Amino acid sequence: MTQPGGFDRRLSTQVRSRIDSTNWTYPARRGVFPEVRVFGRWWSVAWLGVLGAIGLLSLHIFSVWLLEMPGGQAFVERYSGNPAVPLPGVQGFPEWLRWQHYLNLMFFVLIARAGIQILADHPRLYWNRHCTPGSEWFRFQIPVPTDRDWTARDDAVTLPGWLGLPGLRHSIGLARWWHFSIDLLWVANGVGFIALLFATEQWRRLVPVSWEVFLQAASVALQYAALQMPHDDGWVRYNALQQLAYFSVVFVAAPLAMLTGLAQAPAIGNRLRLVSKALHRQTARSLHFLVLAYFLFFVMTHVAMVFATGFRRNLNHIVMGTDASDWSGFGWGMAGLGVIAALWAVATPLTLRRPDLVRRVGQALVGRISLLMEWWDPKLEHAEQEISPYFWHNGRMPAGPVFDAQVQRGFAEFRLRVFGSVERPADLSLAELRALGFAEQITEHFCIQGWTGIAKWGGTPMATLIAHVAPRPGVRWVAFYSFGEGSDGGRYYDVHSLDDMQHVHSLLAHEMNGEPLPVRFGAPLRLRCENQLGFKHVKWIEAVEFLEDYHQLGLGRGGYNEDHELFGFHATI
Ligand SMILES: Nc1nc2c(c(=O)[nH]1)N[C@H]1C(S)=C(S)[C@@H](COP(=O)(O)O)O[C@H]1N2
Ligand SMILES: [Mo]
Repeated sequence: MTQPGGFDRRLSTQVRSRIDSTNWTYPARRGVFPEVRVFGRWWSVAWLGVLGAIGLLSLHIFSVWLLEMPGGQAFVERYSGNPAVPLPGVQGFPEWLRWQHYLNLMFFVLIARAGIQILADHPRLYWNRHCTPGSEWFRFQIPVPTDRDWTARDDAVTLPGWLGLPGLRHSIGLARWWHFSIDLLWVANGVGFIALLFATEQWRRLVPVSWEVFLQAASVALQYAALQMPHDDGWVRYNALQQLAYFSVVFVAAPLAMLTGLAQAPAIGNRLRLVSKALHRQTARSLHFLVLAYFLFFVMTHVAMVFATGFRRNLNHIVMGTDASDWSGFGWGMAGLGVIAALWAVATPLTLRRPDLVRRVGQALVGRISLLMEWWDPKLEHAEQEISPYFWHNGRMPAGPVFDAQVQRGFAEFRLRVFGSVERPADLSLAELRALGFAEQITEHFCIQGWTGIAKWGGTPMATLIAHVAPRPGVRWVAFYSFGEGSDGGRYYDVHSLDDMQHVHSLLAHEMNGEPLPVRFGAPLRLRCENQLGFKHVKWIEAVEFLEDYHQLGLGRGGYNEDHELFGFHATI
C-alpha cells in the first residue's frame, strides 16, 4: 500500500507457522570436524583423544611406580585423601539437594545444546576482537573463501538436530530463546542451591577450609591413577579431589559461565570500559566455550567415577537420600535420566513445529531483562589504532536497476524520505543531511552471530534528524526501511524506540573509516545504534518513518529478522 508520502513499504506478511528443513530459508550446509590452531597449524580435535589416552596411560604407569617407592608410600600414608576437618552434623543428602542436582542436569543439557547451536552460527573462536579471518584459534568451518562474496550468514553451519537445538543452519533466533530462558531457570536453581548450602551445614562438604586440600587431592589423584581406590565414605564426606572438583564447578565454573555470557552483550560491552577492556566479546566467547568444555569433562568423569566407586550406594545417596546398597537408587535414577532423554528427543521437533511458541515463552521469560538494558546510553568509544583491519559483512545486497543506477551516480540523486507522524516531513539529499549535522564515532559492532569489529562511522546524528522533523507527541518508534530485501523476500526493515535514537551514538552513517560508506557496508546510509545487535543496524536505508505504534508493520514484531527469523525485538544481549 502506498503511504500518503508516496512511499511503498512492501513488507512481507508471510507467516511460517511451522518449520521443516525443506522450507527453511537457509539450506543445509555442513561445516568441518572441529580444529584447533596450535603453533600456527590446524589440528583436528580428534588428536585430543589420542593425546588424552597416551597421557592417562603414562600417568597410570608413573603412579604405580611412585606408590611403590618409599617416598610415595609415605606421602599417601601421611595424606590419606580426606579433607582434614571432620564434618560434624553433615550426613546424607537432603531432599532439596537431590532435586536441585537433578534439575541442574536437566537444564544443563538444554543450555549446552542451544549454546552449541549459537556457536554454529559463527563457527570460529578468537582471542582478538577483530575476528580477522585466519586469526581464530578454533573453528569447525573451512577458511573464509576470498574468491567470492562471503557473508557472515554464509559462514553458519548446520548441526545434527539431536545435537544442536534446533540444528538448522542460522536458527540462532530460536536457539537464543532456549539458551536464555533455560539459563534463567538454571541460575535460579543454582542461587537456591548455594543459599541452601550455607543455610545448612552442607557447604562444609564442598568448600575447602585448608590449603592442605591440594596435597590431599594429589594423593587421591595418585591413588585413582594407579587404580587403587581410596577408602571413601561419600555419605559422610567427599574426598579432597571430589571436594575440589565440585567446588570448582559450583563456585568457579558456573559464575564464570554467567559472567562470560553477559559480557558478550552489546549493551554491556559498549557501555562498560572494564568489560570492553578485560573481557571483550571474543575473550568472553572463547572462555564461555572453554567453560562448556570443562562442564562436559566434569560430567563425563563424574559419571564414570559414580560407576567405578560403587554405583548402587552412590546412586542411593543422590537419588533416594539413603545409605543402602539396594537397587532403588539405580532404578529411579535411570527413570530420571529417561525423562531427560525424552526432553532431549522432543526439544528439536517441538521447536520446529511450534517456533512461535518458543519465541513467545522466551519473550515472556527474558524479554523484560533485555528491555531493561536499553536504559543505558552506550557511550564507549575506541581509539583510531583499534579499528579492525577486516570487517565482516552481512545481508543481502539490494538488487535491481533503480538501486544500481543510484550506485552508478554515487547516490547524487538519492533522497532520504522521512515521513510519518512528524511536523515537518523531509526529503533530504546526502549533502543536506550532512549540512544538518555531522559526527564521528569509533565503536564496536556486535553481530548476533558472534563476531565483532571496530570501525569509525561518520554521519548525521539521529537526534539532529529528530529535531529537524519534529515528531508529534505520542511518537515512540522509528522504522528504517532498506532498499534491499531480507533473505526470505519482502523489504528489510527494523524498528527502534525513539529513546534509543536519542542516544549520542545513534547515527545515520554515510562514512566508514573516513571514506564514503562502501555499498557492501550499506551505502547510501546505514544505521548505527550501539546498544543493539547488528541486525538492527539497517543498511541501504531508503526511508525513515516515525510511528506511534509499529504492530501494523509486517508481522508486527518490529523488524525483518523479528518477523522471519524469530529474533527478539530488544536486542541488547
Ligand atoms: N538491509 C539490511 N541491513 C542489514 C542486514 C540485512 O540483511 N539487510 N543485516 C544486518 C546484520 S545481521 C548485520 S550484523 C549488519 C552487518 O553490517 P556490516 O555488513 O556492515 O558488517 O548489518 C545489518 N543490516
Ligand atoms: Mo548480524
